[in-house]
Amino acid sequence: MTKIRMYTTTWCGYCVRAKALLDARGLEYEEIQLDDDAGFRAKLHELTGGWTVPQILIDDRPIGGYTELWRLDREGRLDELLTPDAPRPDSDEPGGVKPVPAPR
Ligand SMILES: N[C@@H](CCC(=O)N[C@@H](CS)C(=O)NCC(=O)O)C(=O)O
Repeated sequence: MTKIRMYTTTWCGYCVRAKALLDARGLEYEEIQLDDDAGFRAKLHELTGGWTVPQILIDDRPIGGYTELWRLDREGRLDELLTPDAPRPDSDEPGGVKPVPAPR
């Protein structure tokens, strides 16, 4: 089963929105709260390449934050990523899911 993991903090509005979107789609996810981890930004960057929360990974592939999740959902590409045989984001296969641009 495809695994969604989300790094969050409790004070983060984008995290609330990301969780609401996944909940609305009936998607389960593992939430890792980083509030009590003083070095969480460095850890987050090491794991995902991003500095902000939330950072969301699908089967260990970083997809970005809420904005990227929302865009994938709106474009119907979230389902592709959640399909076990989906092409990797860097795939050149027809229908391959292209990497999501970094947030501004
Ligand atoms: N575009 C990002 C924005 C995320 C964002 O700005 N998160 C805030 C917390 S709600 C944050 O980490 N701010 C700290 C910072 O920007 O350094 C997304 O959609 O997830």
